[in-house]
Amino acid sequence: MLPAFSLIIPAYNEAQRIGDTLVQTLSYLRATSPGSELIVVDDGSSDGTADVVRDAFATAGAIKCRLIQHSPNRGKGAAVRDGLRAATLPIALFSDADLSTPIEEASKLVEPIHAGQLDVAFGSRALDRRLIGTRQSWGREQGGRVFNLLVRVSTGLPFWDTQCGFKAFRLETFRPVLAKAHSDGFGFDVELLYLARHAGLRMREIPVRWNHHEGSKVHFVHDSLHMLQEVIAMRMRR
Ligand SMILES: Nc1nc2c(ncn2[C@@H]2O[C@H](COP(=O)(O)OP(=O)(O)O)[C@@H](O)[C@H]2O)c(=O)[nH]1
Ligand SMILES: [Mg+2]
Repeated sequence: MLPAFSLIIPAYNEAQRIGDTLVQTLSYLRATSPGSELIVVDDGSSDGTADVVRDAFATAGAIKCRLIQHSPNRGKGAAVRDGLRAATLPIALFSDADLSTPIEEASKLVEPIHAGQLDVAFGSRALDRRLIGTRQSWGREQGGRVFNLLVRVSTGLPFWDTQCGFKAFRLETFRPVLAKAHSDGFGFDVELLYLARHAGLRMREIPVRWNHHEGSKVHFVHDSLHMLQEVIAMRMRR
């Protein structure tokens, strides 16, 4: 059994994938962590994502569910932060809607926080490549490497993968960090980690299983540049 936690799923035009994701997720939570809650943040989707989410929630059983809706689209960072703010349990984990990291990996992040060892536990695809099943295209992998290298150099963060969509937080210590964050787009992961580190929180990058799924909402060039812009803007604010 796993301690109860708040699971947050940001969703932007995920009508195709999120139905299965919620069925799997809810059945996992009922079986291993029944006091948990599920929060989906629909970020101004135009494809009926909210309807699919409501249908899935109808099968939730004892798991408390909540749908937050942004309109119009504000970006993954804004969506994840709103979900984290709405969480009512002591530990919150956010996961991408495509379950690239299988939800069963939640225990790797939630347990060390629950045990009092960490404040921030986040998934990494860089530490143990044996855990990576289906890989991204060569171009995207190299792009990710370059981005992470730039992040290390520009922020001094000693991590190898800041972008994995699977991160967990002890909210008691993390809430003040959340209140200081600004990045609404895909640079938000870097900002949260950076602020957490400067707040002296105990953090660890933890290797998780991961599989590339088709249907990415991230535009490689456009979103990578915007991500870098956000990281630079964050450095300027400091
Ligand atoms: N809130 C929000 N979420 C987004 C946006 N774009 C993507 N996402 C979500 O962010 C997560 C990761 O997106 P995905 O397309 O799987 O990206 P990739 O696999 O990293 O290329 C998914 O849960 C998406 O629904 C956006 O503009 N706003
Ligand atoms: Mg994905």
